[in-house]
Amino acid sequence: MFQRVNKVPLYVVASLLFGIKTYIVYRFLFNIELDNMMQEIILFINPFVSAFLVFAISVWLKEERQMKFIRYATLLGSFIIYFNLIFYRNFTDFLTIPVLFQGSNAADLGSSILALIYPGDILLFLDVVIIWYLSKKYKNTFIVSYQKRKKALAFSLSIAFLLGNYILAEIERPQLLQRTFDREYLVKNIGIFNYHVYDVVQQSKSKAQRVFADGNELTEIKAYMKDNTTDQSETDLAGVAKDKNLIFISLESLQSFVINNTLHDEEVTPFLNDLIDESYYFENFYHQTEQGKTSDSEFLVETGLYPLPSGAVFFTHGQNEYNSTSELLKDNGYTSSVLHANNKSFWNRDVMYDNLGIDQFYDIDAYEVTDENSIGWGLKDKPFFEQSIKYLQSLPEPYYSRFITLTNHYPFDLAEEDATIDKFDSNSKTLNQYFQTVRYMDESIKDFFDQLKESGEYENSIIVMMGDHYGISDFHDKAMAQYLDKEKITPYDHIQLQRVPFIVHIPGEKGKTISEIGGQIDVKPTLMHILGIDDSNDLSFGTNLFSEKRKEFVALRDGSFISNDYIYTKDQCFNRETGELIVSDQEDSEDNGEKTIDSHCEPIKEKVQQELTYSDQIIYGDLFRFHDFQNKNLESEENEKEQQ
Ligand code: GP9
Ligand code: MN
Repeated sequence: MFQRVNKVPLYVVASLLFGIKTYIVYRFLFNIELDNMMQEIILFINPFVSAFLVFAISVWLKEERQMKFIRYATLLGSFIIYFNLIFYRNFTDFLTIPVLFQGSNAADLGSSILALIYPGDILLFLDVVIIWYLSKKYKNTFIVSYQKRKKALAFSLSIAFLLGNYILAEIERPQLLQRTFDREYLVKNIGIFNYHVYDVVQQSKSKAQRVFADGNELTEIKAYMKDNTTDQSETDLAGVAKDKNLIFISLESLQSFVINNTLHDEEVTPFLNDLIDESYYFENFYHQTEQGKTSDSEFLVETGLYPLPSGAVFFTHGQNEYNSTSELLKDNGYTSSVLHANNKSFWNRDVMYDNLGIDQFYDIDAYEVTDENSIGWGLKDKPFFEQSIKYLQSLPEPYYSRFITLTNHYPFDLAEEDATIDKFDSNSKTLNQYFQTVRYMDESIKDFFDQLKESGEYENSIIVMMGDHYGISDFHDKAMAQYLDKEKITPYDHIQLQRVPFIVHIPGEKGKTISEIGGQIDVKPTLMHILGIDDSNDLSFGTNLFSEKRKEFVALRDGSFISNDYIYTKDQCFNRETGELIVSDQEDSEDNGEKTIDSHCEPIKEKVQQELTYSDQIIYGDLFRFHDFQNKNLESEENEKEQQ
């Protein structure tokens, strides 16, 4: 029987096997959303197109190298897919070049990584075994001295397949390659390998951007900021916390859906629920992070700029010029520090913190970490806070200290003795455990407040708390729908689940719950406002959340947005209050079967894209090197020039 099979060149066999494997991974292991038949078709063909493109190269090689090439290409390709899969299981996202170079993070993932590798994964290397076997055993039958005609045929077919795939993708999603916001669209339309090639090209382009950037671009951006994001209006709270210490707690993976919510008839976060009654609590506050997760949230708070659409800006642009919250506070007599019991190099923090002008970084070496007091990612939050108090007391006042918690991190493992609420019961182990680590975090903050009071640090400080990013990805939608008592999680629900708590606790102030929309980009100007610090020469995209005059939208990093009236995501426009999908008259009459962008969202959509692009331009071009933040007279000089 094999006599007949061996008429088929090995590169074709390899393309088929590898294509099938890739398709299975796309279709069943990644959670790729397919909205119509066309997308199904494209997703089916692109694995074979990519595989053929690579394996067909073998026909050009010398006979003795053909088998070797096919073998190693299968192996390498399989690893690329597998690494993407592991990454996807954690982040519901695909790898990008900058993330790849964050190797140190991968090494630190520890128990998280193990939880992401399943025994059945070995089957994903089945095609590698078959190809190696065939190429060794039947080497002599498979090695061919290809004639020119056959070579040309293989080449033409590769190009024709690629072009066909591209044309279909372009019909399905026009301007696919120009829109870089959504990696999932790229992968499902051109495949994971072409996506990686595209990513490399994009990254090199951004490197070139810095070289060619000059100060002119900044002029336009400054004008935009002046009109849209600079607001110096006074409120009752202006300077309410002048010269007070600022204690900022980053709440790992905490989403707003657990606040004032119950599980098994018990409050999930009893302490925070009570605390928000005596604080300013923003209930419609969204995280705006991307692949840089915690570090992206830190970046937003420190700079008032958006993190990047791919990669972690802490890594990719850790050497840029910024005007950070820490530096602004330093100019006003503050000392700054970050306390976080992890390796200092994680997320390139050591380099970035230096650059942001953070005076002290209490990293893992500042803590006593033992097997007993750690779990998952390291030191548990309770001992972390306990051991931190002494550092806080040693700091010259006023201080700005940022605490980054860790226990409520995927995979949300917790020792039995630390669990004070029962697990949830669903098909998602992740969500089931989440409630327990959230409760643990709630208790650790309660203890911390007690310690602050005992040590005398509380009275003279304000305490600001913020969820850094989502903890439960859409991989767990089914379980999430079960918890929220919904039929399913719609794109609208998905956006609403990106809300994270933002709590400003000012001892002596009654506070209130604020329902207006806001995001992490707004934290910097909001803090400056209550601390009574002049930030009129700062350049950021945020607006003071206590002011009446706010920006009309909260932009998420993938281009989705929330406005007072609407929520826009995945080309759909929803009513923010009701969650209803808004279908415009025009679409009704055309009835083309596809939900397109509605005119209600369209004008804001443009503004969101504009703002995100401006932010990216600043970072890619390192444009702040052309601005003098120290010179307060600069603005007025410019104004004078304008008037002349
Ligand atoms: C790592 C901690 C968690 O130091 O901040 O990182 P995350 O995975 O949430 O970005
Ligand atoms: Mn985090």
